[in-house]
Amino acid sequence: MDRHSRFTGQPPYKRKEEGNKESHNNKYVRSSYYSHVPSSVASSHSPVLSVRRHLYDVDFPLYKQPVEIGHFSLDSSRRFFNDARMLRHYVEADGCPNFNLRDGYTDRFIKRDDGIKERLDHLLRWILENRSKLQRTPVDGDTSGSSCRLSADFVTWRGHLTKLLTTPYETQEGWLLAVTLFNGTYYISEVETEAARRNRENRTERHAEMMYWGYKFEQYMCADEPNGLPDPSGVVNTNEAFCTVVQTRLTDHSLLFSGEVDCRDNSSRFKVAPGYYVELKTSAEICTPKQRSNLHRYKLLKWWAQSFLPGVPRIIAGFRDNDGLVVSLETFETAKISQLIKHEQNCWKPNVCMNLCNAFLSFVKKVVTQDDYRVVYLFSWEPYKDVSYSVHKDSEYTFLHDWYVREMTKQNF
Ligand code: 0WD
Ligand code: CA
Repeated sequence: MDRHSRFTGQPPYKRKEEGNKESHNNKYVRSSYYSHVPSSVASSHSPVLSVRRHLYDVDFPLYKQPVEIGHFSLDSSRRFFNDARMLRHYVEADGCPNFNLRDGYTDRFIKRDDGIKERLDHLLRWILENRSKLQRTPVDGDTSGSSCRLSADFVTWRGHLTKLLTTPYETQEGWLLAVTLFNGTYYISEVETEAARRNRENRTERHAEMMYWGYKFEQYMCADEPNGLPDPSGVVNTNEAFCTVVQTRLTDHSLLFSGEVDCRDNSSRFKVAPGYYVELKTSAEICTPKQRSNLHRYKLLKWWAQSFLPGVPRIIAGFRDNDGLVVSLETFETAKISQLIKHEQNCWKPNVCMNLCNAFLSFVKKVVTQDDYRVVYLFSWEPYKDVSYSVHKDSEYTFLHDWYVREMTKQNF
């Protein structure tokens, strides 16, 4: 038996109360085990999912080339538009850039209120406004054809999937993912952890300013019009966003997700989205081999996961000094990042990231059985622990709105 078929046949789930013993012995539990698990309650019998790296170090799973099925924009007041009005255009910097990322922080910066939790709202709005165009399939057992479901198994933000991909290597921050099964589709929406809230509320002034640097860099690199020029004298407003909506498949999980895109490159050899999209990043300048190694081991994992998921082929990094001056630019091709990191010892592996994500989605399908928009299965993970879950009805975690449910259950939408 090859390693791949062993993996797909016997996912690394285990019973919570047997967690320690099982993880030491490295045993897999047969998938048929699930027929005996009470899945509607969180109890000591709840299964958990191990995220240990070695379990996922098998062949890279099937991941279909993502296809853009739509996009939307959020304007300076965070208003939704079902179009590409906020998509910006990449402008190649000539020579050595001399960008001052500190410029405008105190007087030309409008910061989005990140205490307001938007959950999946914008994406749900996009689905509603485009539902006549979305492929639908009859709900199982419905022969009248009146009840249809989205053709996607999972609906979520790209950023949530990025967190799943990086989980096997994450040692600092845990996550909480709320999952609701509605009309045959699993909706995944993040819940801020207590630790993340504390970090957000207690950011140092230096950290807050450095977060601005990433947005300022975008302003130096992008124009509002296809043949325009960047305008660094303008205001940076982080309410503004352009988001792509893509459809793809990870083994037997069809995915519909959205992610924010920084800009498009009109001179790209790719003539359709997401091929012409570019992701912009900033990072501390690299002066020593150790710093380069750290970039590969930690940052490139996050950059790769984020851009690989929606099929964004190019990442352009601005390296800045401690005073926020960009000293160099470097392009990373998403598809070549795995080669770039190969010589690093004990480095992250793309196959591990994707196999863990795949296993988590399979785990969700096993655990989440009640098709009810008022029920949330809250999946929780902390570094060095297993993924576990609890179930909540009509709680603060419910995130699918009445307006969405009403419209989506209307006949012949
Ligand atoms: O309210 C919330 N809790 C969430 C809001 C959770 C998840 C997403 N969102 C919003 C984001 O603000 C964004 O408009 O959804 C949109 C797309 O999210 P995504 O693409 O899935 O998120 P991710 O891949 O984590 O981030 C992409 C970019 C970031 O680029 P960098 O280069 O820094 O990774 O979206 C921006 C940011 O430019 N972004 C945010 N901007 C302001 N506030 C935030 C935020 N909290 N999160 C991501
Ligand atoms: Ca970016």
